[in-house]
Amino acid sequence: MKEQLPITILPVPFDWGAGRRGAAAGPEAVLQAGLIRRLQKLGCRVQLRSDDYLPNTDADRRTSAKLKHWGRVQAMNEALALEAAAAMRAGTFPLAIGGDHSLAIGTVAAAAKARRRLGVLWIDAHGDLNTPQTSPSGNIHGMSLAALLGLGDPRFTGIGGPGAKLNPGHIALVGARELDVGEKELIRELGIACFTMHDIDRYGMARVMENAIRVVSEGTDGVHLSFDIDSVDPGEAPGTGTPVRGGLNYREAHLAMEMLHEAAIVTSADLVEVNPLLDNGQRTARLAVELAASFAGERIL
Ligand code: B3U
Ligand code: MN
Ligand code: MN
Repeated sequence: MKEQLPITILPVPFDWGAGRRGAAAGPEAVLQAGLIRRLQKLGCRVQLRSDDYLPNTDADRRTSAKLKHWGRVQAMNEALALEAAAAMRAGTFPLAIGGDHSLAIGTVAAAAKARRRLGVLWIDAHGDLNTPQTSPSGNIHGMSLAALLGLGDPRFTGIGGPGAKLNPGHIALVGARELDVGEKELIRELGIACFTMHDIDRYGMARVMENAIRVVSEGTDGVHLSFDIDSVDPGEAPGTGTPVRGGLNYREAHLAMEMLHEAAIVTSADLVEVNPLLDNGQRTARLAVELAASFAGERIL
């Protein structure tokens, strides 16, 4: 974290952006695994926002094949963007706990308003760079980063105001191992820094994170961390909707969080895609808490 600001936890019990249900129970599971006490032990001031800022979208059936459940996803993000903006205005660090990764459309849009030139570090097995045209699934959680770049449907590129919220040169992806054709093209076309699992194998997590930190911090005035738990290997993090083999190991994930703490650049964050329905007991929820603690400054010695 950039400064030791009080943390506002924004629970986002929402999973209509994903292809399978269950991530809506993520916030409860992560809180149950002791997130708040662990952060308080490190000296953080923590406030838990209730989730009553979210609209009830039960009756919203607006959907289409290329943008599944778009009505609900849009309504959630509009509300979350306002709530994240309020947390920042109050001088706190917003930490959104998901929920599926579509929620980053709202949190990053809010962060980009507060910080003129926002860097984004996207730690994920996936690129989340699809548009409704390139998406193989129609699931909006696979489109969030593209929407923030102003690509895709105006219902989502328009959250928090029209147009691109980010400069592609200020984005770094870490942990990618499953990219769709259109996503690969976009990464090349826009010159987005993408540190894949191949790079991590080859150069090591420390070197990859040094480079990623440089990309998101140079020429920016704030950094948003969007951490998808499916970046971690399914052996450590089975409780997630789209597991992909060959992910970050336990120590690599912690090292990334420890290096981010040391770099003191991050000004807002998401922790998403914990799905307790698919978990092995509390394994993944507990891992999420541990990683949040490393990010907040917990050290071995
Ligand atoms: N790229 C695929 C799969 C996917 C993306 N994000 C997640 N899964 N979690 C898609 O559907 O866009
Ligand atoms: Mn994701
Ligand atoms: Mn993912």
